[in-house]
Amino acid sequence: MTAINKMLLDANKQFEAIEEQFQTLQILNEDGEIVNKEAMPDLTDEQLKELMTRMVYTRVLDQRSISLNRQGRLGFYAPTAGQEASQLGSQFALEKEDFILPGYRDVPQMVWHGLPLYQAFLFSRGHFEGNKIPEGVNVISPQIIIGAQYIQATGVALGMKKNGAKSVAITYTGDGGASQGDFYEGINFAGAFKAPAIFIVQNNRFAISTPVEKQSAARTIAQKAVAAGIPGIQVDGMDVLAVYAATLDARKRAVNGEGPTLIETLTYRYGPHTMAGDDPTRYRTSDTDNEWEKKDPLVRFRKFLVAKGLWSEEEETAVIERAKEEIKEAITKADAVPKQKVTDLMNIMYEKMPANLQEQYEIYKEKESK
Ligand SMILES: Cc1ncc(C[n+]2csc(CCOP(=O)(O)OP(=O)(O)O)c2C)c(N)n1
Ligand SMILES: [Mg+2]
Repeated sequence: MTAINKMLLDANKQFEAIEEQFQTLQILNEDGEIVNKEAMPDLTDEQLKELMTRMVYTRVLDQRSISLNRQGRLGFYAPTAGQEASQLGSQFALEKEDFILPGYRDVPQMVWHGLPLYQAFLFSRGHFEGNKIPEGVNVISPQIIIGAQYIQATGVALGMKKNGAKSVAITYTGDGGASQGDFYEGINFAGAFKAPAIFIVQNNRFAISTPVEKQSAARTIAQKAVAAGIPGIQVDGMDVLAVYAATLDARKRAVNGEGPTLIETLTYRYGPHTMAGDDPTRYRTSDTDNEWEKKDPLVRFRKFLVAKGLWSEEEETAVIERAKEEIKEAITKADAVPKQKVTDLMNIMYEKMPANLQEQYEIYKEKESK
């Protein structure tokens, strides 16, 4: 028999109980000190340095992408600075066979999972060559429809489970994405079928100009996991060790057949929403910006590594120089790819073209030959 509830609902008590369970996981504080030894992941010195290398490299990639965009040499671009720990700490916990289903801001995870940089640039330009993902690189092209990738990730994860694969599908959305129907459908379905999925919500506090406070009455996004019957955790998204540890833990559970996990990372994007005309000064104060810059993931991790004697200014300069060089090579390679033509798009879309399109195809072919 089910237990009988003799009390009317005490809403405050219920909220208190929920809040207590969704405290923010932090391992490294803003001063670069370990504040949570129990949760400290087991990483070698080389791995710790690799994490820093990737964050520094990605910060440079962001700066260069913004400037290339301003020069008209890139197309669609969503800035990433501030979110490096959320993006790269989670990707670092993956294995090559795991599948990434990114949103438009998640190009760094794709690149570190194996997507050649020049293809990321071609994606930005809207060139289909940017979406021809090489065999063995388990990513799909970034989703523009907010939240849609959550349902797809559940499907990919379920496929892995049915094939007996010991791998996971990981997907990313934002605080705004966590209000979408697709978000709920994805986590609910994955929970019901114990799909090996990891759902990350990068809560950067804004969905374009809408602040997270207006996004939902839920105090945390992590707690939305409860309704889907799956575990959820909120982590300090500016702390690369906390994000890594939470993702690794979620991955372990998933490959053990224990199903999906929802991870909310508390983070911040320093730049505009995208490079298509958004002006964050219209909805954000410089006080808030400054407050978040103090939490910067690179600054705190640098402090931690320097204190351990694992990082120096010379090493950081070398990473920056390498990043600049490789970005230059990648953009040159992207420039060398022939411009896409309408007939190219039609060719890759159909095995056998319908007659009406065949007619248009001939017209375009004629135009393009001139
Ligand atoms: C279904 C859908 N609705 C609206 C949009 C327009 N749109 C693009 S980005 C965005 C905000 C998303 O914010 P969030 O999920 O917090 O991600 P962030 O950009 O902050 O990383 C909106 C509403 C869209 N792309 N798809
Ligand atoms: Mg957001």
